[in-house]
Amino acid sequence: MNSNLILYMPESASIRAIECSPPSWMVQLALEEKELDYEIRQLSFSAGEHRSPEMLARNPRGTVPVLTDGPFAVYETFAILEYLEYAYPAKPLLPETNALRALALTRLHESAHLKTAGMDLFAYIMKTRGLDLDPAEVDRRAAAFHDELFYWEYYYGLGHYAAGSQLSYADLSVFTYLATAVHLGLPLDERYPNLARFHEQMKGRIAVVTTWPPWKSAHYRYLSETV
Ligand SMILES: N[C@@H](CCC(=O)N[C@@H](CS)C(=O)NCC(=O)O)C(=O)O
Repeated sequence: MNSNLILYMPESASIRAIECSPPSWMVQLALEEKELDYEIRQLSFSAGEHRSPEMLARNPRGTVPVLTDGPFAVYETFAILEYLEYAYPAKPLLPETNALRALALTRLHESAHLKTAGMDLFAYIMKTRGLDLDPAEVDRRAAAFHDELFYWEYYYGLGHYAAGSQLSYADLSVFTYLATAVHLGLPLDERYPNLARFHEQMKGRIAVVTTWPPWKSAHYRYLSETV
């Protein structure tokens, strides 16, 4: 066990509407799945604490998540995941065979497309208040997110997880964007049955239950009628 790991991530309440940071959640899920000891330092986004001099010394880009391991600071979410796998190989979150590892790494890095489309959509909702929200703009951004979801709907129809029958980093990545979209009102059942099954399956994992953001049980309706 290790107690040098510190995860810097936003305080949920300081992120309007989204109420979580999907990439930070992804790292927290990895720490939980790997059963590592870690501390969380919550930063107020609205107060700009992620851009304090101390945080900029850890990550000049001022983004979160940031993971420190004693004297080392790692930022960029996928770099953090890769670091964890090298530094803490017990409880692997990448498959052992090269064939499946190739697939898992491809899917993990491919999920960057889901992240780009997701964050573009989520950021618009987060930054635009009430009546200023333009439904056509939400639809335009949601369409790009839906285009991505179609790929993942197909992949989760091929296997239980993104790379076969074993959970890997790719699943943590896809799940955090998917769950955030559901929180914002995206219906999965009819259009994305494989993603709906994956989402439910992930919700039952102890790591997910332990780290679930403090969301109200009723979803928002921002994405309930997007095309
Ligand atoms: N490329 C970064 C991006 C992470 C990211 O988008 N973080 C958001 C929070 S979800 C952030 O820090 N936004 C604050 C900002 O850009 O000022 C990564 O993969 O870690």
